[in-house]
Amino acid sequence: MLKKIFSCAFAALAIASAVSSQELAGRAADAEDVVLAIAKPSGHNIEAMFTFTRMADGVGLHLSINATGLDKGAEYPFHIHVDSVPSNGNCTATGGHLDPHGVKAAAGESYKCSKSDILKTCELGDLAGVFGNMVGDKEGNASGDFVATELAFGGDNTILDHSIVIHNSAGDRVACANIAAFVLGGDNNSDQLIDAAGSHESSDDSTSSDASSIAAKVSGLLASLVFAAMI
Ligand SMILES: *[C@@H]1O[C@H](CO)[C@@H](O)[C@H](O)[C@H]1NC(C)=O
Ligand SMILES: *[C@@H]1O[C@H](CO)[C@@H](O)[C@H](O)[C@H]1NC(C)=O
Ligand SMILES: *[C@@H]1O[C@H](CO)[C@@H](O)[C@H](O)[C@H]1NC(C)=O
Ligand SMILES: *[C@@H]1O[C@H](CO)[C@@H](O)[C@H](O)[C@H]1NC(C)=O
Ligand SMILES: [Cu+2]
Repeated sequence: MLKKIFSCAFAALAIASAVSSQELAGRAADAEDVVLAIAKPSGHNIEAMFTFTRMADGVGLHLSINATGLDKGAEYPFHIHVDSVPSNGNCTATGGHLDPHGVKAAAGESYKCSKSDILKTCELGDLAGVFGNMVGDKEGNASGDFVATELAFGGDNTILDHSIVIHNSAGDRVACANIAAFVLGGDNNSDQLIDAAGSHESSDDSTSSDASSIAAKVSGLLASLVFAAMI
């Protein structure tokens, strides 16, 4: 019995050390490896940060938003758009709202996102429809924490490989950024997060350091992910 426990523990250790950061990055398409995702929309003096982490119960994602540079009292709708932001930063090139279940196509002109029936009435990417528009406070900031029960890292409802777009009240796309996924990695293979896209252009060093500091705050989550990577 004891022997069995020891050999199990040993095997688990061996597997854990065998999972290198390169392998984790290479497996980034496996949504279960993604620890968090960050988008930092900017444009028209706006600097915002959207951070998505898993809910502890495994259902949906927690979304934390902050923004500066907004007009005082002004409303800003925000969405997940289907396409990536090209390297020239053109927010208009991000296509329409993420809507994998065709809610908008079915509703047509009568589309109206209702919080009481999100799945049937809201495009998956219609975050403002579900949570309300961002509103600039007296210093031009906005922030919020939300539980997005329909969103996921992977599967039909994945937010990965899409973008965040912030509109002004006239509907113009004033700020945008790609959603960058982060997986466990680094030399210690436990307390660092690396851009799942590896060398891709999508995220910068400041996003990576944001990811690491957020990871430190959710270290319990990281511990459970290390365990998941071992089995
Ligand atoms: C937004 O939140 C992140 C993470 O907590 C923080 O690093 C950043 O400074 C904040 N930005 C603004 C504009 O408040
Ligand atoms: C931005 O993208 C839109 C849509 O693809 C395109 O029509 C427009 O010409 C682009 N603008 C620039 C400056 O690239
Ligand atoms: C608004 O954002 C700025 C820049 O991040 C920050 O210095 C300031 O403290 C914020 N104000 C409030 C009331 O949060
Ligand atoms: C590994 O972790 C130790 C202790 O937390 C830290 O001092 C060291 O800088 C880390 N090394 C790397 C490469 O992150
Ligand atoms: Cu939009």
